[in-house]
Formats: sequence, C-alpha cells, structure tokens
Amino acid sequence: MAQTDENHREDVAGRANVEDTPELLAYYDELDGHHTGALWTVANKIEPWEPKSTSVPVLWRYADLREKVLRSVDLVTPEKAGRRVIYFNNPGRTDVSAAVGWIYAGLQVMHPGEKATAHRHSASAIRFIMEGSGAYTVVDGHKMTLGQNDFVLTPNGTWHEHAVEENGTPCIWQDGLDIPFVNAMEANFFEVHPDLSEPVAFAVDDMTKTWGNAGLTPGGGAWDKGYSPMFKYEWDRTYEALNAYASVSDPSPFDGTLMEYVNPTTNGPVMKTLGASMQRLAPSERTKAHRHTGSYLYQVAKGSGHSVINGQRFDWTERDIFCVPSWAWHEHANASASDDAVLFCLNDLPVIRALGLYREEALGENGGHQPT
Ligand code: 1HN
Repeated sequence: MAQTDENHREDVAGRANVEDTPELLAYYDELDGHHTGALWTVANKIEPWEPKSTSVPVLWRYADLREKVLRSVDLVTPEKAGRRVIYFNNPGRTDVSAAVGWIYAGLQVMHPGEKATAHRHSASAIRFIMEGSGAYTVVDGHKMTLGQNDFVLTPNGTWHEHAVEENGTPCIWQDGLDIPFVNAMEANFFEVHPDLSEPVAFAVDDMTKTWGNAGLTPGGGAWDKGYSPMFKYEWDRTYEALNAYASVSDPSPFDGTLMEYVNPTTNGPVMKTLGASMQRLAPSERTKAHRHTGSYLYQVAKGSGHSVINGQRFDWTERDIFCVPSWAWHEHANASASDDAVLFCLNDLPVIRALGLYREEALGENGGHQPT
C-alpha cells in the first residue's frame, strides 16, 4: 500500500533532489574526512514522509517454540544462563535484539525447584504467564504467585527474582522489556543483588490485594512512584472486566472491546515506557483495518482467529505471539462463531503518547479491509 500521491513523491519541490557529480562526490569525501556530511544526501531517509518501520510483521507459533524452550532446560541452568530465555528476533532488525520496534520479548522457562537470582536494571519488564503451576516472582520484596494469563510488572529499578516451587510443574512465561529503547537512550544500568536473593518482606500477593480492588483505594494510601503499585493483574478479574464492559458497550470497529491496564492511582499507564491492553473479539467479530504509531506485541490469551497486517494474513491460536510494527495496517478476526477470542498486547504507547507522537488512521478502501 505504497503512498503514490503528489505529496509523497521524492522529486517534489522542497525535497532534497541533488544528483551526484564528480565534484560533489569529491566534496562528500572531503566532508567525511572531517566527520561531517551533507544533509541533502540523507534528508529523505532521515525525514521519511511517514513512519517506515524496519520491523516486519511476524507470527511466532507456540506449537513450534514450546518444545525448543523446554529443551533449553537440558542445555543450560538458570545459574549459568542468568535467565533461561529464548528471545524473539524480528528479521527486519539486525541492529538490536528486538521483537518489534524498541520492544524486546522472549519466552522464559523454569522447572520446579529452580530459582533465578535477584537483579535490577533501568529497563522495565512485564511477564505474561503462559503455562505451568507453582511459579512465583519477588519484586522489591513483594512475592507474587503466577497463574496463566496473569500480567505482572517489574518496573525499572526494582529488584526481581523468579522461582518455581518444588511441587510445581514446568513453567513458561513471556518476558517483555524496553531494553532496546533504554539502550538506544544509552541509559541502562544493571546490578546483581549482593545476596543473589531478596527477602520476602510482605504478605504474598499484597500489592494486588491492596490496589486491585475495582473502584476502591486503601484509606490514606499514598503511592508516588512513577509506576503502578499493582504489580500483578490477575486473569480472572481482567476477563470479568472485559466481559462486563462488552455487555454494556458496542465494540470499537477497529479494536473490538479493548481495555488498557492502568496504574490505579493515576489511571495512567502501568509504567512510563511500557503499556498493555487486553482486547476481546466477540464470536465471529472481524475488525476493520487501521494503523497507528507505536509498536505492538500480541499474545493470544484465548481462542483462535487471524490478523491481516500490511496485507499479509497470519492465522493464530492460543499462546501464539505476533507483532504489529508502527504504522502498519492491521485488522483482526475471531475464527469462532460461538466463543470469544482475547488478545493480550504489550506496547510502547506510554512513550509515544508522552512525546506527542501518537497518530491514527482508518483504512478507507474495500469497506475498511485490506486486500490479501
Ligand atoms: C530480565 O531481567 C529477565 O528478570 C528476563 O526474568 C529477560 C532480558 C534482557 C534483560 C533483562 C528477568 C531479560 C532480562
């Protein structure tokens, strides 16, 4: 869907359009010798008419990856590896380890009785729990039990460690971090806990039980950190909220029924750099295509269906992961006529919005659908 209108041609007045001559080439060499360059040789590249993501749409099938992730358990220990993770490598990105845009993601596995040491870093992280029982994570002394489809925060600067209880089962979850972004900002610090572990200092799941009570906040409760005090958002209550909202509202033509995870003390994003949402597609629902700035990594929390991303169809089922790069056309469809489908989405919208870079556009052709 290349833009072909007048304003998007490269040879319009006001756009750099200088042809090489032997004299100019010699001049460029001279500039290069002084660590400089002529802007008109790069202007059209560094000022594209519209965002040009180097990330490509990708679907990572859990059916392909699950066995590979589990195999890593026989190959490396968490002690040696630090974290035992298979990360998503967007084929359009060779410069950094990124799933899409400036978002890193991977699948982490831990067996019963294993423990990953405590550390902290400037990057912020989320976990989305995929399978297994007995896993827990400790964030700044707050221990949280991890259940399927729970969404968990590790805000920047917080100590965190993970483990699976002896009587648990192998556990797999998705990690998502703003690592590529924080590295691009050249602001990342990393520290291993001096004791390799952090004591549990509060009642288990206290943050969710304190801050996760719809419409109610603790009396005298004060929280002034730049991230949500609710470190864990449980699936049951998320799904309940989605269904309740869907029962009294019309779905968005582009997003179905979409709810954003928020910091209950501000109603703003859960962390400064990473945001997340959960979106429900009713039985047989098919959304219209739109595009917006920001990078998006989806995980299918429930059901099956397909998405069309920049004209390419991706069929998905539970636990599959796929990405929508910035400014890519996308639309989603639920394959089932009887069950809903639910998509978890990790994104960098807090950054995009805070910097005033959000922009959105609906597709006007073919009744709002992309040709495939
Ligand atoms: C990290 O701290 C974790 O704590 C997982 O589980 C993946 C990838 C890059 C940098 C830090 C974790 C990570 C990570």
